[in-house]
Amino acid sequence: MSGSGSVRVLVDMDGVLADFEGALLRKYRERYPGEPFIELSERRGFLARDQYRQISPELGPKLSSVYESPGFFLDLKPIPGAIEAMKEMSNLKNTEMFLCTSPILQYEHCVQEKFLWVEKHLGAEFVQRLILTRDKTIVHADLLIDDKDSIKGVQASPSWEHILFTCCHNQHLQLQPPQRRLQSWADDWRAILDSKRRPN
Ligand code: UMP
Ligand code: MG
Repeated sequence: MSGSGSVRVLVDMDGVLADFEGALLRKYRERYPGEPFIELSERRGFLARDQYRQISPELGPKLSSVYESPGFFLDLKPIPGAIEAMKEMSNLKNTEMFLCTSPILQYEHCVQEKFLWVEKHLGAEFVQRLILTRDKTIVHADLLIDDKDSIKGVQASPSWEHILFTCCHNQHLQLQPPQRRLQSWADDWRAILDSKRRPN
């Protein structure tokens, strides 16, 4: 039952709220029309750059030049249902929701554009809920909804349970029980939150 106890949720941006992979492929193909590319159905492994590098070493930097360009992160389209889900989640009783995202190390455009993206699509009040960190394991919460298959950091046992959000690069992975997935924002994210609610 929603609202029966409190829960704190971290929601990732790229691959969960914002369609990073779709924009990356489209803009890479526009910028490098003659180069080989990887269809989204063939993507494997979290880092697209690593898979491109395996085709040919010079494709890695070509791919990263796309997401290092000004406007890339701001222009990302929302994942279907994500904006509606965030607004609903933020209005749920006894539910603390934060956005938790890792900026690229070439942070010049990425960091500012992540803030702008949140304000543009979710509104200024969500900017207050935005956490940028390269290490999500040190953030304290009950749940982390994230498309990265393996989330590591200095905290060997993070407080949160990682819910794998299905994305092209992780859809073929077989999860080890009790690991759980959220297939999309049409999937029952409310039940996942309810499963972690603690008595007040
Ligand atoms: N990223 C790369 N290289 C890739 C794919 C993604 O640097 O090949 C970056 C882009 C995002 C970050 O800023 O990883 C994803 O962060 P999270 O969604 O895990 O927060
Ligand atoms: Mg992500």
